[in-house]
Amino acid sequence: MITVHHLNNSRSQRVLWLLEELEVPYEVKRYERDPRTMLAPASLRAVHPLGKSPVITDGGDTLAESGAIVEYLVERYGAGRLAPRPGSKERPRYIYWLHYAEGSAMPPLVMKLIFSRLKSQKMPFFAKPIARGIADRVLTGFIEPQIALHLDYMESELGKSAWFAGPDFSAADIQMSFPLEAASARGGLDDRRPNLMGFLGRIHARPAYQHALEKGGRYELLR
Ligand SMILES: N[C@@H](CCC(=O)N[C@@H](CS)C(=O)NCC(=O)O)C(=O)O
Repeated sequence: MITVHHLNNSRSQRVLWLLEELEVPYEVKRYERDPRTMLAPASLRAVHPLGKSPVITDGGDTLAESGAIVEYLVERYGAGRLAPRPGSKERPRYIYWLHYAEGSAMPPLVMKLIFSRLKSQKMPFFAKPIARGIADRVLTGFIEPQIALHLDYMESELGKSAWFAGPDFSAADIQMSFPLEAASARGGLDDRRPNLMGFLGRIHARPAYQHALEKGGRYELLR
């Protein structure tokens, strides 16, 4: 039996969704973020040394890193579903988006979260304007333009085909859902980018997505 070690409001929601799409039985072990630090509880380190989510266990094996988990589950349980055939025209795009999600799209979104939070951190009163000034400069000078660059790129790519890897929905779309949901929560993604908003609307309407929400509990991405 597969166990998904699931942290609330996190990337592991995608793993639940993938398993629902594949109709593979699994159990969910839930972990709650510390409300102040937003970090995962120490108990997750007993499953994997980094203590990050998602992590799955399957039989005797433990696997972390969402892209690796998605690839593993599709290969082991997909039976040809949710991935273009190896050697097909769509396959390189599938692999690209599977890796792009965490490798390129997420870093500026994570940086935005960190620098925005820095502004409201407790610190000596004299340090506050300095910290705010630095955070604002990094946000407006680097992070926000980087997010916009990526959003424009994804918007134009989704103008070429209905889904990221081509005409068919694939696990790459599941992996790409998190950066786009994070961008809609805190990265300025809105109706000015209709292809991306349309993508979010279509994935949210999928029954498997809805079932995964019921399994995972509260899912409200950090702002
Ligand atoms: N690139 C990793 C990132 C894992 C990650 O940072 N997970 C976050 C949840 S979205 C986490 O566990 N945060 C809590 C913590 O760092 O303690 C993946 O895709 O699995």
